[in-house]
Amino acid sequence: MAKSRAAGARRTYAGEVNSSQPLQETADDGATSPGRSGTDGAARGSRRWAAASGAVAAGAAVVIGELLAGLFSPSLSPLTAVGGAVIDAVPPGVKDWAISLFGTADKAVFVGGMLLVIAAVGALAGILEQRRRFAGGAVIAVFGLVGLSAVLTRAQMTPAAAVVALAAALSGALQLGWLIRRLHEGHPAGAAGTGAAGTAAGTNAATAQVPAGTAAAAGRRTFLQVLAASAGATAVGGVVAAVWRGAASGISTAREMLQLPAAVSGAPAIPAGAEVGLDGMQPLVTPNRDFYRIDTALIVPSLDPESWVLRVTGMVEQEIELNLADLLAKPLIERHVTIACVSNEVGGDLIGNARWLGWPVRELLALARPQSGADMVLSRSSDGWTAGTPLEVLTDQRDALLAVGMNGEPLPLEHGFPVRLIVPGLYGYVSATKWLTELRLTRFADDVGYWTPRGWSDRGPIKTSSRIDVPRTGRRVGAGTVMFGGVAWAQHTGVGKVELRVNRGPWQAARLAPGISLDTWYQWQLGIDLAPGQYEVQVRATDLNGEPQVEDRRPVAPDGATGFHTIRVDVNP
Ligand SMILES: Nc1nc2c(c(=O)[nH]1)N[C@H]1C(S)=C(S)[C@@H](COP(=O)(O)O)O[C@H]1N2
Ligand SMILES: [Mo]
Repeated sequence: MAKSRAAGARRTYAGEVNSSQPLQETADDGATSPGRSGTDGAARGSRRWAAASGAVAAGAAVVIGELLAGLFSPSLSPLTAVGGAVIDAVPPGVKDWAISLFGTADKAVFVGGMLLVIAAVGALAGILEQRRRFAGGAVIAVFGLVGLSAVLTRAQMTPAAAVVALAAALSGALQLGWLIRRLHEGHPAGAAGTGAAGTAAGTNAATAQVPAGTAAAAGRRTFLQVLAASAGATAVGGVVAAVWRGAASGISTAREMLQLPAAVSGAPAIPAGAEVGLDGMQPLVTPNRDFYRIDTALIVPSLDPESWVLRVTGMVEQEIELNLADLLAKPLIERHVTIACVSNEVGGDLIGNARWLGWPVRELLALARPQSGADMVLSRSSDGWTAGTPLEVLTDQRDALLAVGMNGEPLPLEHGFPVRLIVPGLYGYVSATKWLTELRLTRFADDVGYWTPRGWSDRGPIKTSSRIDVPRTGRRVGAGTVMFGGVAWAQHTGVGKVELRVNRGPWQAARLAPGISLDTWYQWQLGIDLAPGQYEVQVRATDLNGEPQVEDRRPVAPDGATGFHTIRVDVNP
């Protein structure tokens, strides 16, 4: 079959024919000029180059994925997603074995191994692409689909992550096809029987008599230059991606590797009927990927869990330093807590409910023994952001947590990995410090949190509020019984009742679903008979102390919006 390649050897390109080119090839890979007994050697040599092309194309695909992730968010990294899926799929025993074998280098070894596998698949794709056009591209596409499914099964993954994975795979397949076409031009001996022959044949029939070796040598130089340029660009891109994202991907891997201990006190079971299940309502427990994100961080801080320490400083009898291993060794508890942003407008969605795993802050503070006179804990994050929380709130019996887990997994990077504060009953800006590094005991008279000098109150208890989620405002509905549904919250006090009123008429009690705890939101629903027409519907909650939600409309600054969520409903005839 090697002999038949002579036909392929005659293919030339108008733009590449140059009589000043030497007739003999000068490459040193064992390939010789066509027509000699070295055809098999040439085939082998070109196969090596095909493999190299594949590895470069696969590497470029990874780099493009990482660069796109660097542009948007480290959690979009396909490499990290695939690695996480692999780690999840590996039995715990093997994971422990790998960690004990590689020690602290386990993450680097793991990522290095993944890159080797990707390069090997790329090489295989290169060889296949050389034999049959699109075959290698198909391999990369399949590999990309495997990566995509890994991406889609990761809890943190959004549609944007799928776009990144697809773009990476597509660019890899395209680059592979392009490199292999260049290879065929330089290695005509290797091109026989491939679809690529068709692309080249007849490009310029008039030059068909030019000695094959000349065109091949020129083509080969072009190929080598193109391959070297691609490899160089990939390497530069890889360095840029690595520098750009800093340690983020390593931290993502470290996060994936982190095994959270079980809680000594699990979250109370969600009562039957807590989720009313109306179409269009949000889930009672917010998935991590849908959880609102608010912070001042332009680039998500990436803290290495291995070197993370929390310092308890200031007005304490005993300063404390706690690393993550220390923290994970404490008796952790798990609780559902609904946190909210002070910037949440009435009816807004800057609120979410998650199951948090952590150690009660009061137990840490008890070890530090705050001095008398201290009335504030100024918590600080790695990027310098601060929140001032009343000391009493962190030492009473509520479940204020040094949280490490969110809905059964380590905190997502965007939500404060490795450790954040979660304090039931307070807006996030005075309590929910992410990427936590310091708790400083101080006094409200001496210190302020980040937002206080910027027009926000120094105290931020969450205001009792409620929201109508179904039907959406402005929605047309059929006449008859219209089902309304939504949420209400009065963190740490609990919701006592929820009522609706139509066109400012009398308040009607909604059916309040059982809450998970006083620290979470509650769902509610109510069917109201409505004749055709246009209506204004309002909701209000009353807490378990009998305090109704404030009716006065006030803006979010300085300490949280008030007023009733009000929607329009158009009832069709
Ligand atoms: N380090 C840091 N932590 C922070 C913030 C911030 O800007 N930086 N914002 C706070 C605010 S205003 C809110 S509402 C909550 C939001 O937490 P989430 O993004 O996990 O929903 O985080 C709090 N923790
Ligand atoms: Mo906030």
